[in-house]
Amino acid sequence: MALVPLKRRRRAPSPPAGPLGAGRFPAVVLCLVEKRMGASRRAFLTQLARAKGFRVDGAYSAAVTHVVSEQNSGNEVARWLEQQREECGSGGDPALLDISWFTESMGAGRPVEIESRHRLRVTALAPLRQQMAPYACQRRTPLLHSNQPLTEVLETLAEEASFSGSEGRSLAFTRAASVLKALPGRLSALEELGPLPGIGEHSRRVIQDVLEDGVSVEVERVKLSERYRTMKLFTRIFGVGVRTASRWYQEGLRTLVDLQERNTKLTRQQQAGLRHYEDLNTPVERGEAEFIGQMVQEAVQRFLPGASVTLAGGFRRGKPHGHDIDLLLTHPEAGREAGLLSRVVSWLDSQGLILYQHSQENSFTLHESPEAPGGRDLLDRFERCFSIFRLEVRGGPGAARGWKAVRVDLVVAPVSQFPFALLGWTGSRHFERELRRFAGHERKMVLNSHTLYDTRRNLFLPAASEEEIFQHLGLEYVPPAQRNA
Ligand code: 8DG
Ligand code: CA
Ligand code: CA
Repeated sequence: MALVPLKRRRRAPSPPAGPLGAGRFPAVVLCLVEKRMGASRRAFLTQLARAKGFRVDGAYSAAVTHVVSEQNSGNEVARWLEQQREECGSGGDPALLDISWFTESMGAGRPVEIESRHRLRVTALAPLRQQMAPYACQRRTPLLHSNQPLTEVLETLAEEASFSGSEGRSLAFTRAASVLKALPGRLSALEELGPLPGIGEHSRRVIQDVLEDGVSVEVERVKLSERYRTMKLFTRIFGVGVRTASRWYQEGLRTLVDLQERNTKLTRQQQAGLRHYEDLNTPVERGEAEFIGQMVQEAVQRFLPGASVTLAGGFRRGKPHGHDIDLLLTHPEAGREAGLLSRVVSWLDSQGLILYQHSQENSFTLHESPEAPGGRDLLDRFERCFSIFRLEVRGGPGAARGWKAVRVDLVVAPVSQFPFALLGWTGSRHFERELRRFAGHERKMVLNSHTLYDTRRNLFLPAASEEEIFQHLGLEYVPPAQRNA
């Protein structure tokens, strides 16, 4: 049976509340849950019980001692109870009972003693909901979690939606996946989720399919579709985004060979991406990232002693491998970092270590008003270099030729902006998006990889560490390993 969230169900009129205080058994006040029982059966059972001298209330209140339901799980009734308590603004701690208790009591003509077989089993829901704050930046999201099969299907749908240009839909699936990543344990039934934030109707349907059947037919269909497969193939080329991939698809291109044979016009970046397609789609190992970090560090020391190189991105969050290496450069004295990147890159290039690079100058000025968060809010304006390194390897892919192509992002941040750059470049992308959304909606602040700006007080909030940025935002500090949202 399809599960419809409680609040969307039309409420049937409640049976009239019985006269308060009435009943032969003053210690017992019943309330019957309508869900699955249905309005007419509920009215019938209410009448029956009242005829036998029971007090049955039509609506929940703190006076209710026995909640009776039929064919609902303990967690569903616990959720119902929570909602009732919110609606009537009062507590109460009634027993949650199966219909068997009611039937036996009617048979006996008095409330029978509650045995454990009458009680509905409720698994720990409250802690789960308490931990599930609405923004991903308020939660702790470890790298390894218990709901991988579910997050995988949701992320496939998120990807598919972004391939179709539906950013809103994509975000909805990403949000749902992110909530599941933060759950303390494996989800075994949809109702355990209750009204958790960020999980929409469509995501729930897909989750239920996977929980019940092990697969989602919808997702399997997406994965087999020609469009999805082609979009995936093309967007994996360095320098190819959804728009370009989509245009090529519409032009009838389907394979990498098609791109070559039809002389498709490619940018220099895309040509490099295509040339090194296989290598760049082979995961970069942590050891390789650390080795390249060391290499860059040595080059940096040649030109600016005292400058530092920090490994950011997924590796800083504890990922064992990644699609590229994100390195942040800075120097403790403001201004000394200017001009560093071009010298470092030229030197690495002269050593035959660079297969491709394109650099961008710093275009950030502190005095302009910060941009409100928008679709492109993850992009920043640091001096940077998008590159492909030539990494010597002995084993693994590329072993035969002795080297492997690896994508490296080099970013230079002035020391005053370094904590913001580090926070921005550590990710995950969803964590960053949520951090910026939280800053804007909840604090009226604008956060980016350069600064934090308080629009109420019209001032920039400086920070010497990531911890201070969280403090300014009134957020509990989330260490990098817990930012895998
Ligand atoms: P992976 O490489 O392991 O697959 O994952 P990742 O390390 O989490 O992803 P990434 O695509 O390398 O991005 C790392 C972070 O860098 C991500 O949170 C977004 C952030 N970032 C900025 N500014 C910019 C920018 O201008 N361009 C890009 N591509 N990423 C940016 O803060
Ligand atoms: Ca990365
Ligand atoms: Ca990157």
